[in-house]
Amino acid sequence: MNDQQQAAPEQMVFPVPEDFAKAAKCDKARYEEMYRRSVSDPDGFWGEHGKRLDWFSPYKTVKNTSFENDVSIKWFEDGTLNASYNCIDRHLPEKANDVALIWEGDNPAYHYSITYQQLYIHVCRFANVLKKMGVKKGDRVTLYMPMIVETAYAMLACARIGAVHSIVFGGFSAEALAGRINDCKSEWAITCDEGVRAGKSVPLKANLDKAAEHCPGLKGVLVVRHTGGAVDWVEGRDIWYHDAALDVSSACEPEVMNAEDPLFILYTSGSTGQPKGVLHTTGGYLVWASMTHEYVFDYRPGEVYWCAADVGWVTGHSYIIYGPLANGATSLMFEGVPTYPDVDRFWRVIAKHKVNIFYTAPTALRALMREGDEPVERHDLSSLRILGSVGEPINPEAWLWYHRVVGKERCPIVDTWWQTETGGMMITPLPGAMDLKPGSATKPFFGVQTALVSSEGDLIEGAGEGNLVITDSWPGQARTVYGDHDRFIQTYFSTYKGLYFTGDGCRRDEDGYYWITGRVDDVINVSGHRMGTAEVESALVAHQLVAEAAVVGFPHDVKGQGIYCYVTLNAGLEPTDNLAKELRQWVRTEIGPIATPDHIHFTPALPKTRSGKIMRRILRKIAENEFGNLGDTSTLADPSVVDSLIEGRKVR
Ligand code: 6R9
Repeated sequence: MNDQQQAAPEQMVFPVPEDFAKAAKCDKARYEEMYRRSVSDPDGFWGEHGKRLDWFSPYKTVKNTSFENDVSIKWFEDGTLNASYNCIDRHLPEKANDVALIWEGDNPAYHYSITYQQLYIHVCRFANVLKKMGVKKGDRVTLYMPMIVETAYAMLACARIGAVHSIVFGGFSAEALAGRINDCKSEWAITCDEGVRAGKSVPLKANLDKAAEHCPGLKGVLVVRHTGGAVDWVEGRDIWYHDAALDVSSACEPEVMNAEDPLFILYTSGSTGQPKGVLHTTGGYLVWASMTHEYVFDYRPGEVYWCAADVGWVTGHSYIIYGPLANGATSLMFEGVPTYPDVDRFWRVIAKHKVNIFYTAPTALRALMREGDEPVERHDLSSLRILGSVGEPINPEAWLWYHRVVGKERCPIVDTWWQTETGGMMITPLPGAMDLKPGSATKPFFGVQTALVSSEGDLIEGAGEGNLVITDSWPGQARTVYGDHDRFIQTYFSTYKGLYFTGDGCRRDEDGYYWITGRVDDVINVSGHRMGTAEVESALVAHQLVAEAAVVGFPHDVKGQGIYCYVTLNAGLEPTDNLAKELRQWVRTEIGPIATPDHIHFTPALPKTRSGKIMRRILRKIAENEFGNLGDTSTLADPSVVDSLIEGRKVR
């Protein structure tokens, strides 16, 4: 590894550790062979792997999909099953006393474990409460819940009775919640009195009450008691879960669902307009979530697995609940945040529960990296075997820190590229099969037919850069936008006819490795040179004083577009003109003179959505001096960041 440490991070290669290749679910040869078969004979391949689930009646037809004209996607269409049965009941003969969920509270003193047997009882009771309220198969149920086990029970209870859950992240406002309740015509909602994050309570029930004023269709609200905080009560609409559960049975027969019956709706925002209700169905989604979870994390029975996302995002759906539980795994649910009560919280939790597999986002890693190595080194992380990353491109600096400081150079990092619309991981290392390159999501998972196209729609062969498309369907794919199939076709299948357009730019290198360069709207053109803003960001954060950076283009008289860099320094550092000069020089030497930043704008924080994504739309407008027309800022974690950025821009 010494040789490598001389190389630029992007040129480094971290070979599969030898012991890994031997013990792993899938080595290089097996990956190649399985991948080839998955694309040359999808019916045969998925016909076989669909059997990883328990079906009430088996499917005869495997794949029936078209990306042309009306776009129709069906997998396993004549099979029947139940997702909750697959996540619980089928494990009971062998795993009744194995732990299904470990719950770690925001307050580090609170934690407990739920076995598969207990999960069965809780979910059946929850399902019976929903039935008693009047919830029926096909009804949409909006969940506005924090990271507590009852959220898992509620999701699985919906799946058990055939209701379609739509989770709205607990950090969304009452307005955003109302819009989502109305869009899917949800008559039912589930919430709790309050959530807790970093020691502060989040008024979930109160927000839902406010939202409900704009939701005339809402008939019943089921309320879970969590903190015991005071709540207002609407007689005839609100029901305490603990009251309703007093006299229900602990058994509930799972509803027989068709593979193509809806499992859930999840709202996601595009570059413009209203959020889209992305719809996932039962069979294909569950095959995809469980198979990717098993292969990508090389999951072994008995291991403790922790995905630190929130169930309000797709990562939480697929990799806290459906994937791991379908595999009979032990999944840790964390209520809190990485920096409470101290910046070592993640590492403390890993040591406390002897976590073997840890999955988080680059934004969290960069924030923690900023605190230095010491908080990590306080804890015994020897249980860790695999590390994962998701949500945005991971810059090589953060990758290397994760690998060296957290994984002690022992743990492969799986950088998993995927989207709400894909249901699960799409381009990702399999830890026993792929040599790793920091910053590359490596190669496609089984059945994923990736291609790069130019903006004119021409296919790019071999090494090159373009827009990332998927040329054929995979089982985990979203089937439609709820209530608006035309929008589904328009958004994903009209840019390039007959191809699924991801919205991401991507480079493929000589080894066939994929490097996601970010959303294509983040690509800038400086003096005729195409440049990923992520490249400049990556260079900036490679500087030892920089914690985080976001780069956007802005109109430039001579160059077409100039490079505008928002930079957050490490804790405790003061920005100076000299440092700005130094950073400009730094980027010149890291990438080249064409990438020289035009503006360095120091800021204590960047505008981020509650899922941690930087809102570049806002940064672009501010860089363009367009303060009046910033668009919707309601989904920002801290909207006040915007005002201070505008102030900072005005003095320039
Ligand atoms: C799972 C999730 C999807 C967008 C996607 C891409 C970015 C996600 C990434 C990544 C580079 C990765 N993205 N994972 N970019 N490397 N490993 O995040 O879904 O919230 O729908 O976002 O996130 O730009 O298009 P979602």
